[in-house]
Amino acid sequence: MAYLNDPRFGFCRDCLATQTSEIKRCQVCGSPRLLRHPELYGLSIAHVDCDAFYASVEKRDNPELRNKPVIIGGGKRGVVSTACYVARIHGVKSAMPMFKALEACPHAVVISPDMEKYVRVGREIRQMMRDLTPLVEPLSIDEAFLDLSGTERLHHDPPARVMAQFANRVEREIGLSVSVGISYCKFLAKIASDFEKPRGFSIIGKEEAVAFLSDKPVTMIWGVGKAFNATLERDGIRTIGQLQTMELGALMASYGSMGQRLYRLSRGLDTRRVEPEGETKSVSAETTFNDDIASLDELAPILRSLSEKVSRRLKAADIAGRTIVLKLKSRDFKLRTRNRQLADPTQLADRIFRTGLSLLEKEIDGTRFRLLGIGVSDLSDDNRADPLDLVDVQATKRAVAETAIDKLRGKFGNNAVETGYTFRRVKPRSEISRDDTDPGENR
Ligand code: DCP
Ligand code: MG
Repeated sequence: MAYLNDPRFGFCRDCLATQTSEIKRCQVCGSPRLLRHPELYGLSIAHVDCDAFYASVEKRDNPELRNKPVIIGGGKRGVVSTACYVARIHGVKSAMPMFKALEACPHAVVISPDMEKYVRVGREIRQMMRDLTPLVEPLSIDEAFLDLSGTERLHHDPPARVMAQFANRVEREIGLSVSVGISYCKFLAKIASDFEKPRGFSIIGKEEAVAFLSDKPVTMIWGVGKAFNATLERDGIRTIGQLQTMELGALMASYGSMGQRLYRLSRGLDTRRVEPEGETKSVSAETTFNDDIASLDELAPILRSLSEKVSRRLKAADIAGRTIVLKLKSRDFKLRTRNRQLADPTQLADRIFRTGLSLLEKEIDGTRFRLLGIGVSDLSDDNRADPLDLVDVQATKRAVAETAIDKLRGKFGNNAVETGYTFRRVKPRSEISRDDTDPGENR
């Protein structure tokens, strides 16, 4: 049947039926959500972004909220994390102070965020993406790029149809709606997913890219934030179309490497690849204090418990690291990081702690710190880790002791054995803790 892959006719996003003519509603199910585009079957980079993510999860879990304006936020920051589309009609936006949001929409239901739940749902959706292609690059909790090139043989369907089915599956199985953008590059796929929100599905082809971009504001270009936009505005540049008329040399002379990006992206030239989630590059733990701390006596026990946390996670993942990284943030938010490379990779809390402590000692100069962190990078699998130290007999003894402690903790829980250092930590402060498994530099 010749019309099957004829992009003029397209298909229905609801029942996937191929259309045989250019009518407005699906010939099979009557849905108006038809997709047509001259390049419909030739584009394979997709960007997916969930609609009003946190708010939609809460509405899903409490149907009474369905038609009510819902705002997620509050807590210490006192700002809106997100608002559902009903609340947005009243002018509520992300990052708005909560009191302003409630002025705009006094009847809104305010819910404080349940991050654990959102992370869980985000992972479920990501897993569904990985069912389609291994080339999934998450950008945040609710959005990711997918590269579906070459998957047509596997799915027996071109990427646009695969993505329409994906959006339907997320609605059916997770109970949330997403918006999808499809193009030939990341830059335009991301713009497309934002185009028709919520429940959107937009396509930007190669042929139309330059014309499509020409009347758009420069802030649509990845990397043009508030400050850079002000610079461009000062130079009289507001639209991407203006950049399209400028030479590469002139843009680079004015804006350095950013000039090259402006030149390329304004013309729809973007060869960045979809990079699947990288291997873990480091494992770390850090904590922010309520009251700043200057003394080693107070910092050391905290460092010890952070080291134990990192060590537990390394052991659980069967990995070890060779570089120990200490992180400190002073009262005035100045960041200090200090590294030391070990002779062999380690996963032992004792080695991480002692190395961190020797780095920390050098930083004690009266400065009051608001944050302390310790991490391990340069990771490898654990079979080369922590060889017995023939020179330092004490280190070997401590390693053997730590293995024994691990066994006890495995049996009786993490608090079964206190080391001298954690034991000394008499007055637990109220702290904000953060664990990081850094997926690499690209994110
Ligand atoms: N988020 C936040 N603070 C912000 C922006 C976002 O806490 N300033 C959180 C809440 C959002 C989630 O991240 O639900 C995803 O961010 P998005 O920018 O994708 O916003 P939404 O998914 O909420 O809405 P949209 O439909 O516009 O994508
Ligand atoms: Mg979103």
